[in-house]
Amino acid sequence: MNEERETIVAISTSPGEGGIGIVRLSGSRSLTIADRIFKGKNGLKPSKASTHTLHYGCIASNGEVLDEVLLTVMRAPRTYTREDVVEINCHGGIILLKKVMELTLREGARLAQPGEFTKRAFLNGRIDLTQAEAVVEIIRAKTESGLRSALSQLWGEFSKRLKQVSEKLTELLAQVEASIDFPEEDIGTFSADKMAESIAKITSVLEELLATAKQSRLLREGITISLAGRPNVGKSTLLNSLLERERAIVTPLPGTTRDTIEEFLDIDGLPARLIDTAGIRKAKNLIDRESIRRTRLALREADLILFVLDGSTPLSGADTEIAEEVSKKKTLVVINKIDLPMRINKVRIFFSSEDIVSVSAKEGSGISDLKRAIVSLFRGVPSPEPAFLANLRHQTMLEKALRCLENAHSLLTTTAGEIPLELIAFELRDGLRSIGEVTGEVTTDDILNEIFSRFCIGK
Ligand SMILES: Nc1nc2c(ncn2[C@@H]2O[C@H](COP(=O)(O)OP(=O)(O)OP(=O)(O)O)[C@@H](O)[C@H]2O)c(=O)[nH]1
Ligand SMILES: [Mg+2]
Repeated sequence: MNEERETIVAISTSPGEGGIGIVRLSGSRSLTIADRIFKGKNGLKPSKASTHTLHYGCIASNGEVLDEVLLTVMRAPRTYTREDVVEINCHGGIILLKKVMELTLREGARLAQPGEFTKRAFLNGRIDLTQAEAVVEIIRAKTESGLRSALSQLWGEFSKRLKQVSEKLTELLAQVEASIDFPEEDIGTFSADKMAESIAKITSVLEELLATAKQSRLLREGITISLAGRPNVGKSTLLNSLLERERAIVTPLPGTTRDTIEEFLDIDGLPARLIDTAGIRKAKNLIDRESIRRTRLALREADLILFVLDGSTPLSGADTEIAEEVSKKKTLVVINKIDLPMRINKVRIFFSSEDIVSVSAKEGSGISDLKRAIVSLFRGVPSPEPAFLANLRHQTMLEKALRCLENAHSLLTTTAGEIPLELIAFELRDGLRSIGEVTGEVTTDDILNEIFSRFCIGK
């Protein structure tokens, strides 16, 4: 734990030019280090300053002034890390910031690892693991609703719900253990029923949490949408239209797009990775073969395929071949070029009409209907804005807890004769442990390293 007491430093603003850059120190020596490199205008030493105060002065070493700065003094425990924190607001140039940081290193600070400030906030008990993870989500949020969910997770919404579940579970476990310890007060059939009922209640709360977790993963990670269709039907035009900018090259020549093109898109709050692909056709040369291979990869990855058809031409053999290929996945058929006279037929043989949207990618008509259709496909689930942004780790642990509860429940309800209390207690304990792993009450160094390595340095 000695390592945790070292004073750490990092440039907390993003690298590159900016009006202001911040060098942040955290640890018991922060103020002493600040004393040695900071010359306050009024001569006040940071270590003598009261907490949560801002000081004007300069950073100097060996008589040489490096920068004019504002220095913030925040004393433990009311700080981000619960340690003494000093933030030096410098002019934002990376060379200058590095020089200021080097000075602090020379005075005994250590370079912070990615996420180390937040890790200390966790280790010092200011936040739990789900809140620490929310910090990453806030920094990386790609949509407004993603940001709001991450913020509500940071404020402890997820932790609160998990805590309710684990409190109820602990209560149950205590009852089971009491019955093991005092078998003469036989828990009898009545209380076994009651216990099964309590377990079922917790199970349904957990199931609800899990559903939100799954939905929030979608919101956070986004869905992958691949465009598919034969050459020249207007896939790239559709990509541009959805993005509202001329991202991909469009020409009247079939075979314009060779490589897959990926762009991030916020579709009415649903984050999506949109992939334009090369038209599927018979390969005539090596480039064709490679581009079609890439197209197929993009289709395999897709959560949704937008199958684009040219409405101004009759359905061709090439179209029906692609239709068969894509229909294995969740697909929306986009009939394009409706600004031209319509000659397309037979589409309804392959797809039901609610999966068909007509647009003119070139003129922009029908694009908002298409967006609505996409969103409604992925918004079948409860609230559109979950109260937290669960990740795969949370989901796995919640699923594990759920299995334990189900086991306990079936032990209670299906066992003939004496109720196997020891086994039930074992399952409940295991379930509690899994929930504890989500919040970080139960952790290992591996889990912590995995989580905090996803942070950027300085956070
Ligand atoms: N009239 C009309 N023309 C369109 C529409 N969408 C695309 N086009 C035209 O169709 C031609 C092909 O468009 P692209 O977007 O390059 O088609 P693509 O499917 O990406 O073609 P490849 O990259 O070759 O597979 C271009 O001349 C576009 O201007 C539309 O909605 N209406
Ligand atoms: Mg194209």
